[in-house]
Amino acid sequence: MKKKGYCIAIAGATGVVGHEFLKILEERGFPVGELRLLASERSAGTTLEFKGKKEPVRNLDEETFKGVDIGLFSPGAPVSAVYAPKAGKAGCIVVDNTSQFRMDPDVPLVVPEVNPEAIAQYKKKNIIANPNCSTIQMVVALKPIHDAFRIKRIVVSTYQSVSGAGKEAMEELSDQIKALYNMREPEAKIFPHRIAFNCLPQIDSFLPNGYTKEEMKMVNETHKIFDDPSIKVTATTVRVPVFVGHSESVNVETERPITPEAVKKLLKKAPGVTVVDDPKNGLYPMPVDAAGQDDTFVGRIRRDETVPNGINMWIVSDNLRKGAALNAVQIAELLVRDYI
Ligand code: NAP
Ligand code: 3JN
Repeated sequence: MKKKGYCIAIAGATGVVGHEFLKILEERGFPVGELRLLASERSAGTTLEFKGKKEPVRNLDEETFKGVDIGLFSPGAPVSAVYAPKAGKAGCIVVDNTSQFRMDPDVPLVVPEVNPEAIAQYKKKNIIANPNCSTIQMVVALKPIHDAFRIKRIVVSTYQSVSGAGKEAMEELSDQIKALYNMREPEAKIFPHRIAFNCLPQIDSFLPNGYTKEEMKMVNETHKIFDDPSIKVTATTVRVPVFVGHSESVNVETERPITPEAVKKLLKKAPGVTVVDDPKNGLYPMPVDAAGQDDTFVGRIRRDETVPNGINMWIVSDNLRKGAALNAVQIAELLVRDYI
């Protein structure tokens, strides 16, 4: 017998991803019985609204997971490293938004439109990992292309909004814009340089190979989700002064002959994808239109004229929704439908 309502804990509830979790659970009518909102000591005692009711925020500690069915986690990787395994051992299935467990062979890395069957592997640790936002929107758009034409190589450059770096990063962009308009020197605390009216070719820290961690997340996570380490993936990730919505320029090379028309036809029926591709009328995906939406938007689909089987495209999605909270809630929906 299915439960009428599930006990849901949100770890990192006061953050930008946490807020999105609350909105999406409510919008989608997720069967929430009891709700436990968890954050750091700083927020303990504050409240957040869910379905028109003020709910208290508590400090995240070990005791909080007794009796919890599903934990939606976004408290940062070091906090997930400590509390996700404890929650899992207490019987709570954790859907973790951080990078902490993504490459753990005992933890499935899931995008419901791409590899929903991987969820079945959650029982070893009671943890399911949500991929990085930039990976999610790319694989949602590429899955039908990979199935039909076998992708050999992906070259991606991202244009990532500041909300990907959390609430303080969003404040930093607005403070810098205000400072510049008032002829004051903008202060950079979260980002390594000024982000207002600028682009930073650095997201996360640099690795010895010259790539950033964000870039290598896109490479490694794509291999795991497609269960195909033979696909060549290379990424450049860039922070841009946009509040919400990540954009990506993606070039793919396939084994089989491919045409823009065939790609458009496939993507028009792909789950979670909307094609916006009418360049004659100036129509293509943009973050201002994708923000607040659930789908991944694809446009500028055209032949790569430098190789026999190549396509260029432009992929945009709301990084806080499909890139984080929505993907995790969709996983929770599958858990409730098929597993618990
Ligand atoms: P944020 O706006 O800065 O919020 C961070 C949240 O974590 C807040 O609720 C904060 O609580 C809580 N927190 C921080 N330290 C804690 C501690 N020691 N114990 C308990 N809670 C703690 O950040 P965000 O953008 O929501 O992102 C949070 C994390 O989600 C990121 O670090 C990342 O791992 C993950 N994330 C993933 C994606 C993705 O691509 N899938 C996208 C964005 C973020 P207080 O308000 O009390 O400080
Ligand atoms: O910067 C972005 O646009 C996405 C950022 C994601 C992020 C931010 C801080 C820590 C992550 C992530 O999801 O990979 C992490 C992390 O968990 O390592």
